[in-house]
Amino acid sequence: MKTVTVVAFGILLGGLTYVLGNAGVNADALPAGHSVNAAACTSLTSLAMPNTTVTSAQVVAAGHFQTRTGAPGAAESFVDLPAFCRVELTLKPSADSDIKSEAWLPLSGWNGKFQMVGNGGWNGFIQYGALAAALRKGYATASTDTGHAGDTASFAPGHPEKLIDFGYRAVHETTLRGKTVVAALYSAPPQLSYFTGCSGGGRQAFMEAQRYPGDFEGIIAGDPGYDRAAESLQLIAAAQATHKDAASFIPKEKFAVLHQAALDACDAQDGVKDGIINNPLRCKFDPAVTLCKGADGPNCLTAPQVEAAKKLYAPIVDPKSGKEIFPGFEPGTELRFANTTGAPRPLGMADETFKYTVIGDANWDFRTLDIGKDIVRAHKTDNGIVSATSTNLKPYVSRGSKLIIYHGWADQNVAPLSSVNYYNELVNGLGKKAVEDSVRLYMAPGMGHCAGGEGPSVFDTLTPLEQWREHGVAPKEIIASQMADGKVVRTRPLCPYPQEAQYKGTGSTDQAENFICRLP
Ligand SMILES: [Ca+2]
Repeated sequence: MKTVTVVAFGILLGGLTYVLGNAGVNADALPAGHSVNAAACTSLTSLAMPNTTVTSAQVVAAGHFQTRTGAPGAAESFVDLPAFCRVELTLKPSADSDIKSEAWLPLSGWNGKFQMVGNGGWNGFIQYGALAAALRKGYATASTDTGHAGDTASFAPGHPEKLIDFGYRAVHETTLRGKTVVAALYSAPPQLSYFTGCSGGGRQAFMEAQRYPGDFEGIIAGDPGYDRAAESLQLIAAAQATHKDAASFIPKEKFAVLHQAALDACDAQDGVKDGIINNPLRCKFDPAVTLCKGADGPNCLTAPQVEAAKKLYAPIVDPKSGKEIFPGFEPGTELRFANTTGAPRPLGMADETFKYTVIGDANWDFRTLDIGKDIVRAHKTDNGIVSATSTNLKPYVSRGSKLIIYHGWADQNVAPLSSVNYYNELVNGLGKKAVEDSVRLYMAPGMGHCAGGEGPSVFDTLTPLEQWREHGVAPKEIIASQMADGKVVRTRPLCPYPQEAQYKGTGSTDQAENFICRLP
């Protein structure tokens, strides 16, 4: 057995001292399966932790977990779960806080590690599906409701401390308590801790890397909506464009027309005509090609619809400074635009952000959005509490910690170019070498928001993260699968940005081995 090298030293950052540890732990040092008994689990009810009450600590027998009726994830099957110790916590880091969190710890076969799982949107639910996925892999794991119930920001007005809980405190505090619970149950702290999340969970992932660089040794950020203020503004501007008046509205069927036109323009550009635009940044697509030649019809867009469509692809720009505030969507995303702009109000996440944290009016008329004025208000009210835009990851990466970002090129909720921009800013700030040693970005062609789409969207980022952090094997390509009726119908490599998957020229274009990752 190799010696565990624990490097512990402190650095002062923003007035907070972080203790850096475990930088030298390698996988050979991870224990081979801890076992604990039921009494050890139930005794956790007497565990004393700051501002925290253990409301329940009980063994859930193998295959016996059930969510409360109507809870998110209630439709999922948990019958394959091993026996675990379920610890329910209430955290009150401020007088107004009421954070519910859970930690799940396997009774046997613990892999020695801790995994915190994230929440999407304004999500105020314990993430049972994600907890189950982590538990199946032998992790001790934790999730939080972020301090409120429901997928809404209606809790925010008049409750600044609750907004802080949602923004960053609930995840951080739950991580600390989760690690303490692990240490108490197994008589050993987790040797490595990881965070996984998508969408709003990607925002939490960025927040952790930026604000609490000592919490995790590895972080996975999927389709990260890290700049919530600007992202919300862009989503509302998109809804404003398609709801300007009745003539501007684009019905779902016409988004299919727009999609076909985008494919006609750019699908073959990457050498493979497969319904996927491999790199939309090279796609010059003008929605005007869909303009009706005469009367309105099912296979063309009217002039007001073309004007609205153009705005969906365009970045939003500060009218005063001319500076880009947030990118627009990419060609290839059209089949999901109806989900983003087809409802009477803007996408829920953005609508909630503006109604309850920026404007403070549940009946706010989003058509009155004023980009120049409202971006100032949005940044002022956000104040770094919910948005996680810092590119100073030096404290995080200097611990040897790793960050894997992935983003669907056909994401209809979080404009995918935002992740490319963030990555490029990291390179500008930290230098190419430091970024390559610690950060990977995978852009997934044809993939929608966190899942689905026209391209392969099923892939595993946790194993590459483990290999990287625990064995020093830097991730290269990640094989993604496209599913239909439960079967794999296509595989493709996802390439570390800025590489792209290129067809070798022979063999099936539905098989990953016939593609190679290389710089375009
Ligand atoms: Ca193609």
